[in-house]
Amino acid sequence: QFLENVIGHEEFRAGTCITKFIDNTPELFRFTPRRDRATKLLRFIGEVIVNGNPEMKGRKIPDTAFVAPPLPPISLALPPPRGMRDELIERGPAGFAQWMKAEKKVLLTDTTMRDAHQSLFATRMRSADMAAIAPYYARLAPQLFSVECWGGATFDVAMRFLKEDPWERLSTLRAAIPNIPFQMLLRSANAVGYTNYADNVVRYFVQQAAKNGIDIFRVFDSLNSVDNMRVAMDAVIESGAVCEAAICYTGDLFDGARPKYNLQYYVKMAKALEKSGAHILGIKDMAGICRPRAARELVRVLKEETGLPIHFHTHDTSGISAASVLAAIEAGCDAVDGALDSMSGLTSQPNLGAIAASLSGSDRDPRIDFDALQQLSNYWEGVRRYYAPFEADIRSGTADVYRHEMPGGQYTNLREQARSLGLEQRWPEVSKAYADVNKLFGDIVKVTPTSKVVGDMALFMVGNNLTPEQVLSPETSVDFPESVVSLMRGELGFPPEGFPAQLQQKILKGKPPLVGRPGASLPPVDLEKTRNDAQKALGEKLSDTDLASHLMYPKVFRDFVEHRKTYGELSALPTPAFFYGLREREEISVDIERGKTLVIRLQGSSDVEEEGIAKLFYELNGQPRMVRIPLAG
Ligand code: 3PY
Ligand code: ZN
Repeated sequence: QFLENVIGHEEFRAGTCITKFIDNTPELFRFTPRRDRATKLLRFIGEVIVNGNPEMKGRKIPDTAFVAPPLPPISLALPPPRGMRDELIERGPAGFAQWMKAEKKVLLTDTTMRDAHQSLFATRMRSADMAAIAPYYARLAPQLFSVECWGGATFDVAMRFLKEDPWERLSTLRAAIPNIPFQMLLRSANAVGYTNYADNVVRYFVQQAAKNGIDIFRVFDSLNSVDNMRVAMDAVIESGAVCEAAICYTGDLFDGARPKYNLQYYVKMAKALEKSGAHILGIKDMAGICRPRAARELVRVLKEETGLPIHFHTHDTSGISAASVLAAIEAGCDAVDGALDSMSGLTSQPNLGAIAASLSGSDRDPRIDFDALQQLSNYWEGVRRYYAPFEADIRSGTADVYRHEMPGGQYTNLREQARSLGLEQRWPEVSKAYADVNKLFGDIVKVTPTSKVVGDMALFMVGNNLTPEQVLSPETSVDFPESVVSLMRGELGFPPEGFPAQLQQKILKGKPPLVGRPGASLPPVDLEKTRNDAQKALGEKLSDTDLASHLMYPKVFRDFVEHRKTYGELSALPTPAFFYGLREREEISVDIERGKTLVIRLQGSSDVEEEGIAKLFYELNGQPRMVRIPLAG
């Protein structure tokens, strides 16, 4: 197989074979049993055809064939031009932040590969769809401030539902886009999970993410606790990456009846973040409730009160968030987030192309290639069709968001959870209960993971027909969800003024809450012992990034590894085949590794045999192959 690998290698075939060839191409020594990989893949596709992808359970499978999304009509022959990442590498994080402030044009982040699909179709976008467009980003949009492509819920969902390694995604994208900074969302002490991790685990995770290609970390805390952000921020700074420390925007700056989240609140937090070493100040309007007037005032004052450049992030759930973005820009905001046109709007970010176009010719003109953005958007438009079954059934913006304040990334997920509990028809009650729970909890910041707890409680109340009065009353016994007990115990930290004492006591049933920052009382994890134990349990070697995955989600990681043992690496499989299988006579090609492509064609299937086995007839690279798939019980 070595010889086969060499002869098949594109560098060898291109005749650029030089003495370093062997040293530079360690993959030649990977003697993967190819037939085995192909068989695993055929089995996976067969399972999907016969029994369905478990992910599709209860969802409507699209009944039309898909057309391949259009790739931009440009050549990839030349290397990518100089881009924003070169600027960052040359200046270093602090110099880059200074440069941002001095720059007149507004800088743009494209969130399509992270927040947009997290918010529009439950984070289901697969790596294959990102990898195909990635080299075009490098050539068409090098002026982007950053591409947000990692972190938040994507880490968990990649392994749990898409059966992909999130680190592979990162390295594939990094290799294809060397010239645009990569940005990730980091939930401070919760890293990319839903619970506080030991400090050394947070540090380890950040180191791995930085080492594997993240340039800018947007760090936030789900209760806006700066104390809880420090470990992650320090780790980012030590790793040499850019630390964008974000304030989560909540409430209404100008609502005198709800003065908790007023200007002083934000200024105080911003100053604390600046003191803690932030390079950039993020305003994270995760629900999309920062009204234009508030955005303008917030940016103006925070720019005055701190020396930091500001990056504004919002969601379009209301339908008018672009007005807030433009107001922030008018007030001097240095960078803003948007999603490419076809992936924008509703619970996603506002439209990046439209923002860019509307500023064209102004003194904040982002000077970005408008046609290029359009071409990228055309591709995403096609990709988005693949994921139709995961889209929430919403057609318009809704002012209701100002009442419930649900983060855009949560909205579709919570609707989905409500659906799975049979509460879909009672969605207006769920959204009202969400607002009620927020009041019961003392008007808190709601963003992952606190938003998940509020959502759990809202579903619990609707499902059990509980009123806020009953929840509070000592007379009504309530079996609170585990996540609510953990929140009240302080496992995610505490809001500055604590939780309402009466409810907290009822929930904790007299047990005392934790004291101080949760990370301070979590013992450090012995990383090498953890690695060894996991290796034994999984029967596989764990790389550094595997270890990071295991530390975040031990069970999800184990299930993912088991799945990979059975079905192999699936990230290169085209999305329609992954979710919906193949139709008769449909043909796909899958690049299983550099220079190795499997051409798979489904010829037909037999009727189910007596023992409940279906037979599928494929052609694999022109050779007939038959696979037997047992029918799921
Ligand atoms: C996440 O934490 O995943 C978010 O997107 C929060 O807004
Ligand atoms: Zn967001």
